Amino acid sequence: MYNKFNINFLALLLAGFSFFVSSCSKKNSNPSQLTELKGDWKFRQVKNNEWMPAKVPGTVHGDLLANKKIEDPYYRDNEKRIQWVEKEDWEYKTTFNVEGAQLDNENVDIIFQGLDTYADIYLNDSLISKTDNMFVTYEFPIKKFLKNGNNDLRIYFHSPVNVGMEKLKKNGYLVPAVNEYADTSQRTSVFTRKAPFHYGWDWGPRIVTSGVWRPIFLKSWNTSKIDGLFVEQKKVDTSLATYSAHVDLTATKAADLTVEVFVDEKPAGKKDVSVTSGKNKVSLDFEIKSPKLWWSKGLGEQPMYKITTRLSSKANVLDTISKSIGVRTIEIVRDADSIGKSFYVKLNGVPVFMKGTNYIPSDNLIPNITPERYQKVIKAATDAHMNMIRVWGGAVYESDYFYDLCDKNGLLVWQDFMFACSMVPGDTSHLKNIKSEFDDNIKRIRNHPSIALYCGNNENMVAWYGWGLKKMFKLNDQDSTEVLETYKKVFYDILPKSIKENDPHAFYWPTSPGAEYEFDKGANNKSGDVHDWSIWFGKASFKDMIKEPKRFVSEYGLQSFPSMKTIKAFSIEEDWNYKSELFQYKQRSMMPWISKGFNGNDMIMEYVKMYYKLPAVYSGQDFEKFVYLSQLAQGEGLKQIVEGHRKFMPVCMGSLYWQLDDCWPTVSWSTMDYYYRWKAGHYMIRKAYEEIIAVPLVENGKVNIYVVSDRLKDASMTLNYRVLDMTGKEISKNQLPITVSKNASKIYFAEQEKTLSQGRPKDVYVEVFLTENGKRLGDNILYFAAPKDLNLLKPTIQQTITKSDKGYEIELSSNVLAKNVSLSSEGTEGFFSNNYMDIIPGSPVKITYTGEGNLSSIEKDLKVMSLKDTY
Ligand code: BMA
Repeated sequence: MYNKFNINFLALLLAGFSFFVSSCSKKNSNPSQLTELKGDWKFRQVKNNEWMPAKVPGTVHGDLLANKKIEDPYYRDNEKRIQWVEKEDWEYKTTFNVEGAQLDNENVDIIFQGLDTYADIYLNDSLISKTDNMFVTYEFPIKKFLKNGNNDLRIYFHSPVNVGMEKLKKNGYLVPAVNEYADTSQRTSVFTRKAPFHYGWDWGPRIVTSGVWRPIFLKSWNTSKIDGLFVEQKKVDTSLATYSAHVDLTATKAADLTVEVFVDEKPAGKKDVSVTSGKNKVSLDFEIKSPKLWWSKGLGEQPMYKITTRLSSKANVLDTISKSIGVRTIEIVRDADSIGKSFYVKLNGVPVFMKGTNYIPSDNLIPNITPERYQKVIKAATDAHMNMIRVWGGAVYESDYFYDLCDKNGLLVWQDFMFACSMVPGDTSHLKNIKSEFDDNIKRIRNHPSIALYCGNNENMVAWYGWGLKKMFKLNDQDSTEVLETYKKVFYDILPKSIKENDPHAFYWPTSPGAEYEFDKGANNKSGDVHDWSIWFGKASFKDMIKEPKRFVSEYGLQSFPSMKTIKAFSIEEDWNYKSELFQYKQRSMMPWISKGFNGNDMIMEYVKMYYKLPAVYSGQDFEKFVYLSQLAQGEGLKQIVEGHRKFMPVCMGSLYWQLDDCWPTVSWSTMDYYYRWKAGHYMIRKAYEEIIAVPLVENGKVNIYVVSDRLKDASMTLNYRVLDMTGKEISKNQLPITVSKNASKIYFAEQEKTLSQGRPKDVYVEVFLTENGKRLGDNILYFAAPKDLNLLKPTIQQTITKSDKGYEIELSSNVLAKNVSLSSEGTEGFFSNNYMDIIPGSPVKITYTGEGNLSSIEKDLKVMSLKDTY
């Protein structure tokens, strides 16, 4: 059987041979070799003897789908029919070849980067180990189990739900898990260290899968190996950055060895050490002269330095490891002030407003997320000028590749640990298990410059104190005391200790939202971070959201429907009504406190009605109008809230909306759907996150024009505004030279509302923009009335399409104000550089289309509509 291990093994053999020729060394002198174990895999349902082809890394559900044993769980309500899978045991097997010389190595280890979850691992029918944590990398010595020739690897996955149920029974009381999609008495997710969202969430399906979800490697080594490297930054200034490289080693016997450190392949330090048999730690100092600083997106470059440590004996190189670092200082500043206590990021000494989002894995079946798909996620964030992404605690510690992309693109990471809206069982073995999960993951990600802070959990404390968990999960006083004690143990002892040991300078925040470090100090608007769900769950208006400043808003959001193209991919025409059986089924955000059965679809309708006129019909083909309005309501809301957060800087210093992406095609808070298609919200967020924005707001009878700048230098600009009517007639205009203050928000112009609105708030609007050296920026429009109340005229939109080097240029112009002009192409897949914008008469808009199709197909396929078309 073909196996990549063989090929690499040949290379290893040749390397060993040449070494033999040059230095006359004997066996056991080869440098360590790391090889991915790739090969042909088979899997079966344990109670059934049918072995079928499988993909590793992969999932049981992915393999069942590929073998046509289940239907696509994302299509219509197929999810219902695959629930049996979680209650079964599954087995995977492969055969790999090892040849004689390979066995001459003193040690061969097998490394599992991700096993999901309860796995018994057999090599040649001997049990090597059992695992119980999806998040941990497991490494086992296997030399004694290996034989010359074919070796059989078999992995038995126990049903996570059955094992979880046994643990629940043993625990004796329910441990709260708010979002798990199962009866409260059956919720087992908290007992298993596995992605919580696999068990269902308020935007995702329940697909409790199993499998080898990350790659497997074989490592052969002799005498000693490097287990890990921590590049500890000591001091940074413009002339020098000083570091200690902390190297973890394992040795099979006492030996005199040398550890060297290289910066971008150049020698930077060397140390002779005597290691003892077993685990060793070696530290050596090094420096980087005139370091180039790493900056978050928008503020500068992201230079990276490759730090390599090499371990050698007198005669041979034994092992090497490399990590890429960025030189930067980062703090989360918590200063007491007249309001409360700040919560902001200081990067390289500069306070930086965090513009970002909350991220979930962009596929429920995580191994399906290819590098290209990861790139799309990160690009969507950075194209929208974001500088922070929150790896939210209900999913997984992300892949190395994800953090590499964040490093390269200047995207700071708010890193949650994987606990969300739930509590933690307190038995010793569970706590031991999560301790090793903490150590393992912190070690894996700590060298990334993008990691800005660690956060213990998502909403566990607010759930405990605010959502009535004790009653919901029928806990008596004793049980609930135990639950709270366990919480304290995990988030105030085990986790902070692990961070201290493994990444001592990192900032730790026990829970989000939180006002203070202490567990019993609930979140508030004056200190720390908040999840501002007065929008959506609290039905607040966009204006209500920005009445008073908060310090750092790490969640808020609104749902919308994905585009028709996406809807068509998972439904049929009879489903196209917001109240259809399918959309009721797909919708997981339930709000029984509003009324019985009230859900997210109803809430979307509430927001649409708050701001827009309802189309006469919104089912079947007309459903498209409702979908469009749902996206406008979401996008307009997000834009206004972001502008509000930014205008409050420096009191407010962060805005992370919920949520960037989807894990299946659905109705949710995402601004980009499962197929990475941008909703209106993503375009509007991009506008609101621009480096410099002009924000015209009606406040206390006055129009205040704020300019918010993230630039680190003051800038001379002209502030322009024009008052226009629906036909585009200019009623008044003004130009003011201003100096836009660096890294600040200020009012640069104020005027009575009545004066600007001409007493005709439904007929006029104010166009605002800045000019800098002839370049236009910060475009915005102030309307004095909600879209539903505007006296919009029916526009005639002219379009011309021409081929350009980038794709196709589409120029749109309108005879009257055309509000929220949307472009879509049903038959071709492509991207419009701008969308859902307002077109003012006399100001044509140029859009680039990139994607499938040619001039004639695009001309035929392009659909342009505006708000006035919905009623
Ligand atoms: C937040 C998140 C998620 C949830 C989202 C929408 O609180 O932390 O748990 O999916 O709200 O309800």
